[in-house]
Amino acid sequence: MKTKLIVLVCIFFIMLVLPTAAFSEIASSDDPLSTNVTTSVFQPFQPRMWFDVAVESYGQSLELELDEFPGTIFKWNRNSYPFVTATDADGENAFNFEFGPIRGIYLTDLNYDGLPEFCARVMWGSGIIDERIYVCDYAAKRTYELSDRFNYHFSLFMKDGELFATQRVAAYGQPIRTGKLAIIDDKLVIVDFTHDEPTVGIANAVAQPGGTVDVTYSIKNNTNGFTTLDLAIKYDSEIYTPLTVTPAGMLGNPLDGNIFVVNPSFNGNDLIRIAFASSTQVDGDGSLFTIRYKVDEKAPPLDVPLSVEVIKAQIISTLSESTDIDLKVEPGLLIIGIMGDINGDGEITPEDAILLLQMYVGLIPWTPRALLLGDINSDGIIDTTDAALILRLVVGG
Ligand SMILES: [Ca+2]
Ligand SMILES: [Ca+2]
Ligand SMILES: [Ca+2]
Repeated sequence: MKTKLIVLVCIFFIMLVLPTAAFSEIASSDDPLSTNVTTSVFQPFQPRMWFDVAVESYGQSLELELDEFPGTIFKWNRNSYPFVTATDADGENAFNFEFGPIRGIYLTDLNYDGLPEFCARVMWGSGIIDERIYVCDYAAKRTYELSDRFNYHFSLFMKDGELFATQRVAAYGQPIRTGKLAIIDDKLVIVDFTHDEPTVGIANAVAQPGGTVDVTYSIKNNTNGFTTLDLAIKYDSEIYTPLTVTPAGMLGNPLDGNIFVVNPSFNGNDLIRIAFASSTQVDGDGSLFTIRYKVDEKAPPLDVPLSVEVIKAQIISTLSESTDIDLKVEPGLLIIGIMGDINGDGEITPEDAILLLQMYVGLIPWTPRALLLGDINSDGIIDTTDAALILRLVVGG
C-alpha cells in the first residue's frame, strides 16, 4: 500500500516539476515565418520491443536509431563485449552498456521524461545462469540492476502494449510477482499495480423442493496464483445435501500435477472439506468446482446463504518458503422456491404479481428471489408479461 502511494506521489511530482521535459517541442525550421511558433504536444513513449532472442532468432548484431536520440546508433552485439554500444552523429563512441550477455531489449519510459529507457533481459553467469534485468537510462547515462543470484530470476515480457517484469524462484521457477518496472528511491523495482484481492465467489442458484441444483464456486483477481487450497463448506442436510463435488479444469487435471480431494461429511457433520494441492502454481480466473446439491422435498421456501470458509490458501515457493494468501469470499444465495413465488410464502397469489411490478417500475429494489423466480416465460427479461403470467398461475392457467 505504502509503495503504491509512493509511486503515485512520485509520478505526480515528476509531472509537476518536469512539464517541459514531458512535452516534446515541434517546430519547423524550413518555414521562416514559423520559427517563433512552437506547439507542444504530449507524446508519451509507447513501450516496444527492440529485439528478444526468445521471441525471434536474430543474427550476430542489430542496429537501432530512435527519433528520441537523433543521430545516435545503438548496436547490439550478440556475443561480444560491450554487448550494446552507442555511437553519436560524428561516429564517436558515446556510451557502452556495461552488462550482458543481453538476450532482449525493450524500450519504455520509466521516469516520464518522454525518452525511453533500455530495459534489457540478461542471462548472466556460466554454469548456473541468472536471469536479470538491467535498465539503462541513456539520457542520463545511468544503469539500474534487478538481480538476486541463486535466489530469483527476473524476466521481461510485453502484453497488450505494456511492458511487464516477472520475479521467479530460481530453484523451482514459480513466479511470485508480476508487475510493471519502476525506479523508486533510485532503485529498480517491480510494482504490482493490481488493486483487487483474490476472491472466491459463489453464484446465486435456485432450486425447487425435491429438485437438484448446481452451485459454481469461482475465483477472480487470481493474478499471483495459488498452489494449495484448504476449504470448508457448511450445509444443512435437513434442507439440502451435496450429491457430487466436481473440480473444474483449472483444478481437476491430474496430468497438470493437481490433486483434488473431497470429504462430503467431515466427522459425520454437515461439512464438506476440500483439499487441493498442485505441483505448479494455478493462476488466472475462472470456475474452481461445482457442487450439485439435492434439496429436500419438504424444504420450505428459503434464501439460504452459501459461503465457504478458507482455512488456508498458499503459494509454495521452496521447501522453506511459502506465502499465505488472504483469499476473500463473496457469498451467494441458494433460493428454494417455485417459479412465480416472488414473496417466498410458498404460494402463488396476486401479491407476487404486484410485488414483481413494484420492482419492475423501481418502487422497491429487486430481490435475488425475484430475479431467479420471476422470469415465468423464460425469455431472459422480467416484465409485465411475467406479472400477467403469474396472475394466470393464480387461477390455475
Ligand atoms: Ca525516460
Ligand atoms: Ca407468494
Ligand atoms: Ca419474462
